[in-house]
Amino acid sequence: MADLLRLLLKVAEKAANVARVCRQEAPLFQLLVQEKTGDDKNKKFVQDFKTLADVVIQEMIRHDVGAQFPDMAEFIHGEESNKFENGLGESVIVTVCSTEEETAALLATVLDGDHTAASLLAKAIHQDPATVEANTDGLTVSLSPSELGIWIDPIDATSQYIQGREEELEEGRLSPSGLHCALVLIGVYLRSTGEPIMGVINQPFHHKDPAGGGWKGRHFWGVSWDGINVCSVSQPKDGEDRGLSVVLSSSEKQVVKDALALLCSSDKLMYASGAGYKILCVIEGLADVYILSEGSTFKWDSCAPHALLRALGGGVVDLTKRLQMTSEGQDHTAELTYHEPDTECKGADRWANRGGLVAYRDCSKLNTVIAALKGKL
Ligand code: 2IP
Ligand code: CA
Repeated sequence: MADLLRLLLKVAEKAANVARVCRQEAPLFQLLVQEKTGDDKNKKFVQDFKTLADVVIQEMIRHDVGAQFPDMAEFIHGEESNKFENGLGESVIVTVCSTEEETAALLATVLDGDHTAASLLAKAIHQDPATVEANTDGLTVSLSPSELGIWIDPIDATSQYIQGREEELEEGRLSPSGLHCALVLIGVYLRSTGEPIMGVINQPFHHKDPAGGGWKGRHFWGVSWDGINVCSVSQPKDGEDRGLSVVLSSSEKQVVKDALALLCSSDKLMYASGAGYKILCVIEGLADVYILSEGSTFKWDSCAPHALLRALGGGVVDLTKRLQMTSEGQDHTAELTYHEPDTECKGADRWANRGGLVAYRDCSKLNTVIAALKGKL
C-alpha cells in the first residue's frame, strides 16, 4: 500500500504540472480559454482543449498506475472518455505512448496539426515530477492491488481552472472561488465493498513562488482500512466549540439555505466552488460540514477526499438515505460507496451520488444538520 500511495502522490504531482503548464505556456493557454463552437467544433478533431487536457491527465495517471500495478489496469476509472470523434465519424483514442515524440504525434491529430501545442503537452506528460515527500512509515496494509479500484478526477472545478482568478489565501479561512479550488483527485476503493480506503488530493495552484518561479501546489493524502487511519492532515485540537460552520454550493436550494441559517451565524454559512474543494474545507477544519441536496456530484468527485475524512474519523453519507434513517450515531449504512453503478441511470449518471451528500469530520455535527433538514426535503 505504501508503494501505491507513493505512486499516486507522484502521478498527482505530474498531473498538477500538466495543469500548470496548460495555463503557463501561451500556445496552450490560448487553446484553454477558447471555446469551440458551431462549425469549428466537429469538422476535424478540434475539441474543447479543456476536455483534452482532462483526458490527457486522466490517461497519464491510468498509464503510470497500470504500468506498475497491472492488476489494477481494468479498474482505473475517470470522468472522461478517451475517445475523440469528429463530424465524419472518425475517432482517435488518446493514450500516453511510450515516447514523448509518439505522444506528441498522437495529440497533434486531435489538435488539428497544432504541433507546438502537442509538443508542449507531450513534454509535460513525459516529464518526471519533483519527488513528493510523504512519511509512509508503518503503512503496512495487507491488501493486494487485485482487490482495489481507482477513481480519477483529472481537474475538479474546471470552470475555476479556466477562469483562473488568483486569490490571496488567508491561513485558516475558506476562500470561495478562484484557481485554488481546482484539484486533482485520485481515490482508491475496495472492489468488494466499495469503501474508499486511500485518497490523494493535489492542489496545483496554492500560492505563487515569491522568487518568481510560478505557481506552487500542495498535496494531502489519507489511508483508512482495517483499523489503520493515517492522514497527512492532523486531527483538530479539542478546543472550545465555536458553533456550527457549513459550506454549500452557491446553487444550493433555498429551503436548505433557510434551514441552515437557523443553525449557523451568517459568517458560518459559507459558499465555495468545486465539490472536491468543499470536502477539502471539511478535511482541513475550515467548515464542519458540506451539504449538497442535489445528485450533481459523481464518484470521481468524492472518492479521494472521502478516504481522507474516514482517516480522520468522519465520512461522506448519502443525504437522502441518512434522512430516512431513524438511528443516530456513526452507522455506516448511509456512507457513499464506489463499486456499483446505479442501474436505473444511463451514461455518467450511473456514477452520480444521486441522493446528495453530507461530508463531515465529527458525527455529532452530521446529526445536528440531519435533524435540521428532516422533513424539509
Ligand atoms: C464539478 C465541480 C463543480 C461542482 C460540481 C462538480 O466538477 O466541482 O464546481 O459544482 O458538483 O461535479 P459546485 O461548484 O456548484 O459545487 P468538474 O469541474 O470536474 O466538472
Ligand atoms: Ca469534478
